[in-house]
Amino acid sequence: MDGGASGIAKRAEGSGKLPGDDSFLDGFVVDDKDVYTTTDFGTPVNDRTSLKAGKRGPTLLEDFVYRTKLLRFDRERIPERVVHARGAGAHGYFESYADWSNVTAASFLGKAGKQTPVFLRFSTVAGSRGSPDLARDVHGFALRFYTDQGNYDIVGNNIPVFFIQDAMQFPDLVHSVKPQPDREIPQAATAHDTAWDFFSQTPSTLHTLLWALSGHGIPRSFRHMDGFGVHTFRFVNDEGKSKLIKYHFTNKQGTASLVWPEAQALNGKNADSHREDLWNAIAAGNFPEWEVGVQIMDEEDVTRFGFDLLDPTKFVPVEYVPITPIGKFVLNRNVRNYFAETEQSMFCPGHVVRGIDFTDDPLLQGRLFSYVDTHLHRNLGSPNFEQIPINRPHVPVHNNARDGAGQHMIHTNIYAYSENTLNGGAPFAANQTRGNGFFTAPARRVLDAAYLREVSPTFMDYWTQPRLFWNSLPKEEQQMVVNAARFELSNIQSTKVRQNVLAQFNRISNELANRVAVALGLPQLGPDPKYYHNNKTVGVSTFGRGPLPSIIGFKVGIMATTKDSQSLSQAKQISDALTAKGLKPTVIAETLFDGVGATYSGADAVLFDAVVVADNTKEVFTKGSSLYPTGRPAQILRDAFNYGKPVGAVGDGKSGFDSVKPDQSGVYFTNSADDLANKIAEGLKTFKFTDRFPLDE
Ligand code: HDD
Repeated sequence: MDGGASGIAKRAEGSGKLPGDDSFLDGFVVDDKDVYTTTDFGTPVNDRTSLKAGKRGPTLLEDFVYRTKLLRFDRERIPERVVHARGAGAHGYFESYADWSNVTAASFLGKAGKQTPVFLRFSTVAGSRGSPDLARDVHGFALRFYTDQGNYDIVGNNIPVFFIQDAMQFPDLVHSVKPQPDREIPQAATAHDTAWDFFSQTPSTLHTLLWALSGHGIPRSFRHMDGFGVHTFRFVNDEGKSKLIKYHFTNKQGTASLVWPEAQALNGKNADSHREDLWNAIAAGNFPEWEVGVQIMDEEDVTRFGFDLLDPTKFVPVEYVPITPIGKFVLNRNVRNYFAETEQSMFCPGHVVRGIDFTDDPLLQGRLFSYVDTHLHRNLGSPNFEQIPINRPHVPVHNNARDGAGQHMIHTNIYAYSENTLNGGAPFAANQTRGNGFFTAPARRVLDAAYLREVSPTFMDYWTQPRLFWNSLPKEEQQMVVNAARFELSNIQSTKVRQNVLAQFNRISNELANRVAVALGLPQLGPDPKYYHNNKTVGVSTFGRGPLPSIIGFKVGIMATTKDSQSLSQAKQISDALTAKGLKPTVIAETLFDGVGATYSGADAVLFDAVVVADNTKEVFTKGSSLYPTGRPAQILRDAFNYGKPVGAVGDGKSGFDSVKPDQSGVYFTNSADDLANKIAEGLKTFKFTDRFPLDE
């Protein structure tokens, strides 16, 4: 075993690099520079042409080179994840802010400045592996810590609550949101009858649904969304004292979201926008960061806040329990091979380390089974998925588990049973006091209770927290929720389902229900006020949070014309000024040219976070051309404006803005390239100028 996992740990330690690097994978890397092709068993061969009987003759069965090439090819895919199939991952490191041993015995939290390698996979939930990134969806946030006491996985989401309360309901939830089974339509979307039928019959879904209908469902990028552990977990310290905790991963880039028509168009123009943004940011050295925080609560707090901390459809508002920042993580390395690392990463809520413990949340309890089962399926039945390089812990593995398909380890201990005397009793059982072992929080108790298949009465208020969320959104984001519900519900067929949904919305807010009802041509409803209240909380919106702390890597389109050298040179000047600010400008013109990175036939407003126009471009907007679709340049500007992006122009570039008044916020007309660059950079911090979005009367 020492040549395996522990050898890897030694290499990582000895490399002298930050643990965020992926050098622990070095021993598995295959590079094909200046080598001959071989078979899988190492024989050098020619695999370009098959072995035939004569030049025009049939291929021979004897051709082992052909046979092995094809049989390997036929098996390139493993089953995609049944949910969260679409995703992207990156390596990085976690750094603890302090010694947290007063609350947890987890070693990765044991010292200020201690660094631990991490791997994070972001995902959407419903779509298949090839689905577009900008689907409206909950987003997965699966974080693995390769700690010096084993792997610790927090398999969370970008929304702090979940649809259901019992893992038993998970297949039903997923069947309802996946494409309808007869025609397999729609892909990566909930705008269909089965999804909303389930939602309206399962009111525990309402809370997560409202979050997904808001900006949280369509983040600008993975870098601009937060993560949450969702469940309540436990921290346990060395003395066995435990606390209930909720994880928050707060992004340091700032929370930013798109608007729905923009997201839909972007899916067509660039289905990979999220994975591309993450890849490019890391490749450019702009490493995204998240602060790891916990809400720390006492065991006795479990039902103190008017809801049950074991209910994963509830979050703990920060007025009740503030977030204690405990560390941060940075993603600083892209994967070297998507399949080997991202696709084969297999996270388990059951991967825990000493100092962490579960709670009796029935969703969490059920997840502890489901993930391992999924990985067995995806790894074609073999439990040795834990030995795949991206999954193996960075510490030695010692137990009596043996063999299985794809076993990589050469176990020399022939006494693979406990208890034994012939191997001195090893491997020994570790526990709280011996061998730094994992231990269950001593405070955990099972009540003297009957066996039942029932929902706890403490789980049954499904409307108070969705209302809290609704009340806490700025009016622009409330409008976004209303618009999204109108879109979804107008795309379903069943009036009965629409009515059922409105009845549920009406228990949250009469205003919400009726604003949606009006667009569906359905009658207005009288209030259903049992759960109505006027409470608000903070930090739950994606709009109205103030300027973004970082705009690094944001993309700016600069419209110019190849017909005028002054326009091009000014575009270049704007581009240089934006690049100096860490932005990613692209000059757009009729044809590719020196310094022109995109054409009007390929460019679109959705590909940029801001769009500006260089001087001397009037003709582009007034004259048509066979080089691009009719009206495209003007449409880019109009769309950018309508999607709430900062826009601007130098000199007569302004003529492109036929319908835009210069005095509107986020619209910058100026006479200097540098001034425009400054203003656009400032505007990007606001990101979306929401006053351009129409609100219901
Ligand atoms: Fe799950 C994958 C997050 C409930 C069963 N889940 C998966 C992933 C994330 C989550 C981020 C992708 C991991 C990766 O990137 O590889 N899931 C959650 C959260 C939940 C949740 C935050 C609620 C709090 N999940 C949940 C339940 C069940 C599952 C209740 C089943 C009973 N989830 C799975 C799974 C997946 C999965 C079927 C599919 C692929 C995989 O596990 O590796 O086992």
